Amino acid sequence: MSNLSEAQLYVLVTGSVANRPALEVADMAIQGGADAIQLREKDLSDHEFLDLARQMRDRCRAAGVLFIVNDRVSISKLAGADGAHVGQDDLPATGARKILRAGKILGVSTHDIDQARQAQADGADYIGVGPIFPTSTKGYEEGVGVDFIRQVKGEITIPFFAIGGITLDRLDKIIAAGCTRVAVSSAIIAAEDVAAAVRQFKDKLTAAKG
Ligand code: TZP
Ligand code: MG
Repeated sequence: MSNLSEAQLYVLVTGSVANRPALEVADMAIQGGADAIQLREKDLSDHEFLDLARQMRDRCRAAGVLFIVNDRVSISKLAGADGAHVGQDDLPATGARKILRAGKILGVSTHDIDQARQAQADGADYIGVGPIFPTSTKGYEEGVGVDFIRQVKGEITIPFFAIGGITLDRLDKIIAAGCTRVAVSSAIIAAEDVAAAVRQFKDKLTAAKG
């Protein structure tokens, strides 16, 4: 059973990035050994999103994989997900926390050390740290660089996942900066063999953790 403190590979699932149905991608990511899956769909209606979230929750639950809903905190609750993830332009973390049931996981995206400090102070269970590298998945033409990881590692005590443009090749730079938890979308979900891509990331991360 995966839990947040042990999670190293967090896969963000978006059907349009994958060129496959989101549920199929989630199944493949689970098969490959993902520790956590986030449903990140920007263009679905709430109704469609809820329906998809429930199906993905069932698959993740059966496999012991954490299931987190991006942006839509109330849908996370309705779908019985393990938690929700909010960005800087979404509900504030303190508000999201009030909506979620006790014990659920709250994640917050952070782009600089002040945001990371604030998210921790607001009670986030984990933070996303990035975009470390440029990524078209979210339209970032520049990354903030691996020094952000070093800053966070130096003072933030909750788990953090490096995110943004992380590929298998770039993973070495993340690990060298002292981080063995990553959140990845395109490099995994757009791969021909999603499960194999997950395995390759997991192998590197588990070896680095020791
Ligand atoms: N937040 C910061 S970068 C990013 C998000 C959601 C996109 C991650 O996707 P990819 O394809 O791994 O760069
Ligand atoms: Mg968001």
